[in-house]
This record gives sequence, structure tokens and C-alpha cells, in this order.
Amino acid sequence: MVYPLIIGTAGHIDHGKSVLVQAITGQDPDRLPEEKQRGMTIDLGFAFWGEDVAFIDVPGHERLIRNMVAGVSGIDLFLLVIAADEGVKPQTIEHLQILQILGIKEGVVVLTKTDLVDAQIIERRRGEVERLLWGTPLQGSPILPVSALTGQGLEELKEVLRELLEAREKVGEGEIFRLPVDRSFSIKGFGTVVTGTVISGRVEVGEEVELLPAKRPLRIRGIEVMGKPRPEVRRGMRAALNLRGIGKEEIKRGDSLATPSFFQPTRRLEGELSLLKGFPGEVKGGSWLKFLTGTAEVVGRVYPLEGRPLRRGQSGLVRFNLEVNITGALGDRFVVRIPSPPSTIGGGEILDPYPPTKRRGERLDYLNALKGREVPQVIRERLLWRRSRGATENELWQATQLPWKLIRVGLRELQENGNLVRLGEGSHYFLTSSLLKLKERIIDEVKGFHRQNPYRLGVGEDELGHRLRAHLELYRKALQELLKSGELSLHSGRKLALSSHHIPLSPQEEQLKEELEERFLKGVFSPPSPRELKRGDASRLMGVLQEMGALVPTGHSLLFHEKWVKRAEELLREYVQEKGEINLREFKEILHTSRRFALSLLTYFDNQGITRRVGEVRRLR
Ligand SMILES: Nc1nc2c(ncn2[C@@H]2O[C@H](COP(=O)(O)OP(=O)(O)OP(=O)(O)O)[C@@H](O)[C@H]2O)c(=O)[nH]1
Ligand SMILES: [Mg+2]
Repeated sequence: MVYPLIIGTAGHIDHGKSVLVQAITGQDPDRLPEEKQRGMTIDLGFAFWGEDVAFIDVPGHERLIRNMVAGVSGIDLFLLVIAADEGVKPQTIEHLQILQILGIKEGVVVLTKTDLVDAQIIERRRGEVERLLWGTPLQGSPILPVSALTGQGLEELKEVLRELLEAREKVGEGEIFRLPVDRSFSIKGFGTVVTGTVISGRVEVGEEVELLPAKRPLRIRGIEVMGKPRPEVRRGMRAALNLRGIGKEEIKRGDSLATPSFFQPTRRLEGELSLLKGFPGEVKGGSWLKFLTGTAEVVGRVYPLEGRPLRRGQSGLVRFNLEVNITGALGDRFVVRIPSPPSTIGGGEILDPYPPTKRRGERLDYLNALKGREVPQVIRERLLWRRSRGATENELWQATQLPWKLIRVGLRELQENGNLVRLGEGSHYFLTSSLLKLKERIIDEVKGFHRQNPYRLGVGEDELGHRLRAHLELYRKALQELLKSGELSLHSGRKLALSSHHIPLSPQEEQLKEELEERFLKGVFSPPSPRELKRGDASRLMGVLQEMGALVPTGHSLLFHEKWVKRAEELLREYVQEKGEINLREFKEILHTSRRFALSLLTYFDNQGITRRVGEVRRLR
């Protein structure tokens, strides 16, 4: 089958678009009774031309621009219709601008109703149209005189359209399925049907899709393309999808169907806005606008990001804060309009559909990288912003919406240049500079800790990690490097200290400390009472001994030397392994000590998870 293509009409009201579509296809695109009665198009009309071409017919009325934009988003060729008797009119110009903004460059201009004018006028109109197109990407498009009434010129027009269709390149599919809905209706005994043009990816009958921005899962019951049932539909095709489990009023123009869980609903987005040359005003921070993308139209405020208002003919990076959620992706085109006088003032391309809440200067580098599709630069900027939190390949893909393959290539390039570190079984990426920064921050924090706690050995590893809020993998990597290089040391109790750090003790204090330790060593399982010792310097030095792990606080405000705690544990284990359990009296007897000391140690072992208390006895865990 030839690749299906879509031709969209454009042009001023009553200039003969619908009649021309009917003359070409034999089908009347005006389907609503009201349209037939009033002789004007209100909503989008559709007609098939042979096996593989569809026409989307749009209304020309200035108040129906929204429908026009919805119709021509996703078309392959335009058919700009200008009545030869009237010539170029306001919506001729506006529709032309919208085609330009949406990036639709290929198509045909038809001078229609030629039966109403003489040859001289036709030539004058041709000159007018050439001037209109001059300097736009549409310059050089064929201009064909036709009369839908007499059929004059119709064959030539069809011929030119066929040639253009054949020359169209088949575009790549893209990874993610997306279809902006342009119509929703229900058919008796069939359920809800929506129509639209697939703008990326593909989908099959039976597949699950997600309704956006509602984020509701739906299943595809049936697919029709060009009026015929088909098992699947791909990018570029117009399709009617029969959906399971939803009423027609729950899905409307402006919604999208997509591969589940890739897109997020968003009301804040950033992109590049270009203003038309004819726009007399300026766009300042906070200006209200109508924002049209795909088949959606919403109201919102715009904020230029480069610190100056935008004027006619200018382009700049902007943020939109919309009133309601929409679905947007990198590369989606949008049109902006103002309500009074109602007119299109410009448009552009969405770059980041999910910017952070705050507008920061550093965002510009990121947006510019996205604009140029400089993949490694985009990844770098993104990771720079993520800092020590890093990102996975998947997160980068969803956040930037660049093709998966390009992200992979970009990551590899950055890694080969030494700009990236890949951690956690290779799934998490960080900038090398983030690792260096984190190492500096760790050193600073440890230094600060020493300054504030001179008599402590160091800061707890987990406590510091928590405070720094770094990704665990990166934190581990940073510590590992700092310990390896000898800048940091790890002490008992997983305490981190500068290797150069030592607790500042005078020779007298040092001696007193040794004496204290000696007393605890000599005490064995009957250590001295800390309360008695806690006088003057002794109290601080006992703190130092605890800090160093020499003294262990057990239960009931007692301290034992670390050596004897270990020994007590050994004796306890031996006993319990033989007897199955131990009670306080038995433990006291093995240790040759008092009830109070034995109980303190048992409580400690309970708390350490070594023993478990069962009634009057302890067992090993
Ligand atoms: N004489 C003559 N009249 C035509 C020709 N084509 C269209 N008309 C008439 O022009 C009027 C408008 O035609 P439509 O095709 O409905 O115009 P349209 O551009 O679709 O209008 P909207 O959809 O409302 O924007 C109708 O009364 C047609 O009969 C033509 O080639 N010759
Ligand atoms: Mg019409």
C-alpha cells in the first residue's frame, strides 16, 4: 500500500474550499446539517481521495481558527484556496501564517472560481499571490487556476497534487505512539470512536493506550483507516479508533491518546516563540495569550526568558503558564493568538514540556541545546541541573523526549570524554564535575564537624550522607575515592574524619585518658562507676574514649571496656550454644560479677540484636 497522505485546506471564508474538495474527491466534506443549511464549514470535514489520500477541510471563518489549527496540525500538504473574484483576504493571510508557523511548507495554491472572472484578473491575482508568498518558506509553490463549477483546471490540479504526493518522503515512525484527538462521537452498538492523525509511533487493535491529560488507560477495540478496518495504524495516517470503556463525552478535541506512562500532563512549558512581522504590539512577561497546539486550545500567560519583551518579527525563548493541562512534546509546534483584535501573532516550537517551577537563567543553555538538538549538550545541561542526584537513561529520555537511540549515543560520547560517571550497576549517570563537587562538599562538612566538635572523632557516615542529599551511589563513590586517596579516614562506628584530624589533648590529658582506660581494663566485668569518675577533665576524656570505641555504653548508664564487652559476648555465646538459653543468675556467675553489671550487659546484647529475651531467659537470635 502506498503511504497514506493527508491534504489540508486553508483559505478565507466562502472562497470555495469545501466545494473544491468535493470536486476532487466526489465526497462532500460538510457533514453537519447546520453546515449544509448555512453553506459554510463549522467543524473539520473529511473526504477520501482514492485509496491513500485523505482531505481535511477546515472552516475559513475567523472565529473558527481553533478548528483550522486542529485540522492542519499533522497534514502533509496544504491546499490554499483563494477565490479569484475576491483575491487575498484576512484569513487567507492568517491561514498562510499558521501553515508557516506549523512548519507546513509543501502544497498548492488554488485560484478558484475562475469562471467568475476574466483571464486578466486571474493574472493579476497570480501576481498578488506571488507577492504574498515571497520571502516565506512557501515561496515557489504552484499556483493553479481552477473552477470547481465548470471543472476547468481541475485535472491539472489533481495531477500536480499526485506528483507532490509521490515526492513525499516516507518519514520515520518514532518510538512513542501519539494521536491528538480531533473528533469524538459514538456509533450505536459500537461505542465511542475518536478520530485524529497519528503524529508518531504506531498502535494495534487490542493495545492499551493512555488518554491525556486525564491519564486514563483505555483499550483499542478497532481501527479504521480510510474507511476500512485495519489491524494497526502508523505515523502520518488518519485513523478512527474505537475505544473500550469510555463515553464519548469523556474524550474531546484537544485530548491525546498515547503510549501509556510516557507523557505527563503539563500546564507549564518552555519553547521558542517567533512573532509575526505584522504584529503591532509586544509580548511582555505576564501577557495573556491563546495557546494552540495539536488539536488543543488553551489560555495562558507568557514570560520571555531572555529579559526583554518580544516585538514584531522577533524570536525568543519563553515560558508558558497555561490555565489547564495539555500534552506537549519536544518539537511540537504551537500557534499563539490574542483575543482582541482576534489575530494570530506568532508561534513556534515546544522545547521543554516539564520545566522546573523556578525560572532560572541557567535554563537558557538547556533550552538552546534542545533547540539545536545537541544531544550531548542537552544531557550535560540536564545532569548539571540534577547535580548530585544524577539521572538514569530512562529519566533522561522521558525528560528530554529526544529519541532513545540518540540519548545512548550522547551518553557514550560523554563517557568516552571522561565527562560522565556511571554508577549503580551502570544505570545511573552523573557528571564527573558533580562527583568532584560532592567530594569537596564532603571535605567541607567533615572540616566543619571537627571545628564544632573537637572532642569527637568524626561524623557518622549515614548522617552526613543524609545531610548532603546526594544520590547514594554517588556518595559511596565519593567516599571511596576520598578514603583511597587518604584524605578521609573511617573510624569505628563508621565515623568519617579528616586523616589529619586528631583530638587535641594536652600531655596531661593524654595521661589521664590512659589512666582511665587502664581502670576500665582492670575492672574487667566490674568496671568503675562513671558517676564517680565524672569529675572535671575525666568526664570529657571518658567521652573521648567512648568516641574512639574503647569504652562502650551498655545499659543503665554503665561503661565497659570494649575488650570485655567482646569477651562477655563470647562467653555468653558459648554457654547458650551448649545449654540453649541463659538466665541472669547464670550469666552473673560466669562473669564473676554482680547482678547489676550482668544485667547491663544483657540489656546491651538485647539491644544489639545478639540475644532475645524470652520470659526469664535469653536465647541467641
Ligand atoms: N461560481 C463558482 N462558485 C463557486 C466555486 N466554488 C465554490 N463556489 C461557491 O462559493 C460558495 C462557498 O463555497 P464553499 O466551498 O462552501 O466555501 P468554503 O471556502 O468551504 O467556505 P467556509 O468553509 O465557510 O470557509 C458556495 O456558494 C459555492 O457554490 C466555483 O468554482 N465557481
Ligand atoms: Mg467550507
